[in-house]
Amino acid sequence: MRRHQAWGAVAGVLAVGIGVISGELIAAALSPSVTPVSAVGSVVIDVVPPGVKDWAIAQFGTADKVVLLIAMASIIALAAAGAGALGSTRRLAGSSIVAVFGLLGIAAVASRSQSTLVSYTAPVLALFLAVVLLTKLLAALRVWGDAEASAGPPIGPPIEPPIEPAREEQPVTVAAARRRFLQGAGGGAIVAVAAGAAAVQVRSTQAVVTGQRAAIRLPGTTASVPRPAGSVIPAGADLGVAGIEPLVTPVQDFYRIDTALVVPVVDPSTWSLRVTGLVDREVEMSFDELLAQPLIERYVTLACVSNPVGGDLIGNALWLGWPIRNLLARAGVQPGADMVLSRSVDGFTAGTPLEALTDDRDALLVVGMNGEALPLEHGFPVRLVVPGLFGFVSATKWVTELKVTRFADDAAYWSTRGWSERGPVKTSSRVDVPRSGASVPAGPVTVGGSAWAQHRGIEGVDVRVDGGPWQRAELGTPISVDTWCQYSMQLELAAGSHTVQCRATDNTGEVQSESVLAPAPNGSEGLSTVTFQVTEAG
Ligand SMILES: Nc1nc2c(c(=O)[nH]1)N[C@H]1C(S)=C(S)[C@@H](COP(=O)(O)O)O[C@H]1N2
Ligand SMILES: [Mo]
Repeated sequence: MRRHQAWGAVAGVLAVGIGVISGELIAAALSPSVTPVSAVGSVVIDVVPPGVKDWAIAQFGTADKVVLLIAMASIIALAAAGAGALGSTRRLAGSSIVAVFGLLGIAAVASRSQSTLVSYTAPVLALFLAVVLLTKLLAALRVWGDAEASAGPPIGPPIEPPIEPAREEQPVTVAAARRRFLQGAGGGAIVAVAAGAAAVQVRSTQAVVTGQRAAIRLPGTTASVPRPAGSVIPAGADLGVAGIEPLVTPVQDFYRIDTALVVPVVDPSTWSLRVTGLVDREVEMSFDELLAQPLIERYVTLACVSNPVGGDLIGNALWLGWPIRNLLARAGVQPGADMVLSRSVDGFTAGTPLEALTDDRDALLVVGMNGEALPLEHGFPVRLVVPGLFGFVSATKWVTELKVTRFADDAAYWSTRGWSERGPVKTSSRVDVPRSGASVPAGPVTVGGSAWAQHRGIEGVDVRVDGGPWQRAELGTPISVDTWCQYSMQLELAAGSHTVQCRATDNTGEVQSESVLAPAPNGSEGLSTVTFQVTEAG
């Protein structure tokens, strides 16, 4: 029995170890800024009293983080061993203890401000894996124990065999049962060591780059005072409607779309951007050289071509960067070129019309987002942002090459996969409040949302109720033609079900299309429509 408890402890350590390691690997791929272990570590750092923190730093210096990780690993291993030992005799005890620890990990991830929904994938899968492995190993252990027990001398008189003996399963021999368990445990140990080595490798590279990112001091802009339009939020831009999407999207809420299964981790000290193709001279620029250029800041609303009508694959941020036209001018674009194929470290490419990068719009080589260095997920260290174009033809993250070329000669990633070659953003708008399916009390009802037509600008937004006439809404002061603006309207509505729709008009006079189109190949069309209930007061 004793021996089986010891093996149970081994099973616990293996199952939980593989779970934790897999969690780190999954998070490294999907959400490197918040991994379960880093989240738990951060929580510990946050809750430890300052006195203890000072003591730890005095004791261990810069190794304090390593000491913290070793301490965490020891506590987790002890708890896992305990869970396995208990589980070897009490069926649900082991999984329950593991589940409690798993839930603490999930809670730690939830407590981090950088967490997105994707960040939960790792702790949830880690918990699932640990519980499944532990259950399997303990089941094998139990079979071994039972085999040993029944192999002992038979007690009592031999039982008369029934007339027609039920086909009984051949009882496993002790040797076979032991082999089954030890094979499972041995296999687990090999997986744990291999995955652990991979996790340490991946996470330490990530930690280096995350550290480099944290150490970056973004240069200020060379902006004059007062700051130029497009880099400040004018009075009246924010209509203050409750429940409406904020005018500037916080970094952690900014949608993320890319083809990268694993978030690329790019070392800024070795990063460089090359300009190649139809140029007078190839140009190469390092990250430090880029930071030394006169940088500007601009609010630009970035939208994904896959955004459905009323969807949220759109966000507005303050981007810090250097105009791409300056870099292209250094290289000297040759006649005949009409496209720039930007390439990412992971092979993704976007084909941007040359003129969108050289005209007076501020297409940027971006290094900063809302005042911080680009997050890894949004293209650290450098990405492109081009006002007026969908992301798939312009917003290359982790960019390393700009090839000046022709649409006739080169095709970008999505253009060879059923999406169009060009991707101007379509004039569009969305109802944010009331929410679909909401119940609102009778009295004045506020309808509000956002409208966008990047680089053309929004002239006005109309709202209609229950298919009635279009009425002009109040429009927030636009930050610039490159950003969305807010709109709102007060309505008096009778009790019952109502439907509101909105429709944007851009500064060229183009009105948002009412006919319904799917996102492929060049962006969705149709009207954002919300149905809600007005309830009788009192
Ligand atoms: N390297 C790379 N850059 C990319 C993509 C990609 O798949 N890989 N997707 C593009 C698409 S389709 C969009 S909509 C934007 C999204 O940028 P975000 O994730 O920062 O919101 O990035 C663009 N840049
Ligand atoms: Mo996109």
